[in-house]
Amino acid sequence: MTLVMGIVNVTPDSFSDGGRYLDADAAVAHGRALVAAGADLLDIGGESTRPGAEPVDSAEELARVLPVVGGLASAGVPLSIDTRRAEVAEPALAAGATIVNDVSGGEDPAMAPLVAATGADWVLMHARGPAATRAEYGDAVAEVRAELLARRDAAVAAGVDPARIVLDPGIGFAKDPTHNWALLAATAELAGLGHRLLVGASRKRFLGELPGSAEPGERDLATAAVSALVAERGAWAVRVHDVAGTRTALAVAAAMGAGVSAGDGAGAAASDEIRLTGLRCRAHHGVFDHERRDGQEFVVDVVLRLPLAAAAAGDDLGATVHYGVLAERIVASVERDPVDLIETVAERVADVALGFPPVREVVATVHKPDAPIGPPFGDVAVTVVRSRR
Ligand code: PMM
Repeated sequence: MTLVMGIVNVTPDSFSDGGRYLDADAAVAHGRALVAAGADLLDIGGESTRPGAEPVDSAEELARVLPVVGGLASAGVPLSIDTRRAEVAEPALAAGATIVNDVSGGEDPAMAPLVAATGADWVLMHARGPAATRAEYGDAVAEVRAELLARRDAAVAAGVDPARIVLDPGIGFAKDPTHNWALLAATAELAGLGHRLLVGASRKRFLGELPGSAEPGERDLATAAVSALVAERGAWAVRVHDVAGTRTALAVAAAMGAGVSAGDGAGAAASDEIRLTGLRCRAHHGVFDHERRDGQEFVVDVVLRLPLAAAAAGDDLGATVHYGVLAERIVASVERDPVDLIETVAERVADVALGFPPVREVVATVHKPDAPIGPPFGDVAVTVVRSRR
């Protein structure tokens, strides 16, 4: 089930709630109200990323957030500190936060060593520049994906445990509405990169184009709809202002997911997952003669959605999918007779995964790292999402 991260902005100027919770007691009370409304996590920030917001120095940022982190340490949910600065993150982690939510994606060179040493979770958000700017994109999804993976690689090279890393496409950060919608539509692909995926669309400007959503305070319905749709596509958590409405939207998504399972006799929600990523295969797919002749590497990621409670309760391998067998069958399906398209290969992988009876849905991605593309490129891949009907 997708988690709800409630936003606690301790700023005078965030775009939708700036100034409301600048007082520490008001911010702590707001955080507790969000937990009462069903927040699974709280994100506490002292620096607004709103276009045109006044910059704050780290002393001021710390003075805003530290009493709030301390005041919410006993709130019963994990706390994340929304900061780009290690000198703010460090005392916040010492005061009880366990997640660093870093909208710069790791620009402060002191952040990776801090995260590695403390074992905190680290949200690496994508932003090519400040929210006020507009970056140029050819293919926003491919470029954001490649840049997120580059940030991930840098973090891992600096000693951060990959399991602690959360990726975030940075909705609204130097992106226009077309980029934002493309990234939201690509949630399944981004959630299939081998890390948890956080999505922050709440009340953002691009939603203002939708009916009845002109003002930030009118965008909670649109936000809730986005949350339900990204939950269905595998987002780990959504960062929102309106926790109660989001909970309802996520309950709709979960009930529909359970309906899919119940409809074919499983009777249980299929929001549990097994992930297998980076599976290397060698095969001769492609449209060029040299590809057919010489072969090349293909890399497969799969996310299986299936109910896992019974396997866990009975510690029963028979009630789940043996990932070793899954890996072997996928490799065999990729390495058999050559085809032109990685679309065809991805479909084969999805078929293999759905061949395991408990699997309700599969997200299958096939990468072709050495594809014959002239200009230098980061990655080319195809993702298919297939459900049991
Ligand atoms: N958006 C804002 C601030 N922090 N953190 C993450 N990880 N993802 C986001 O999309 C994100 C963020 C800006 O929104 P706000 O002013 O409402 O807090």
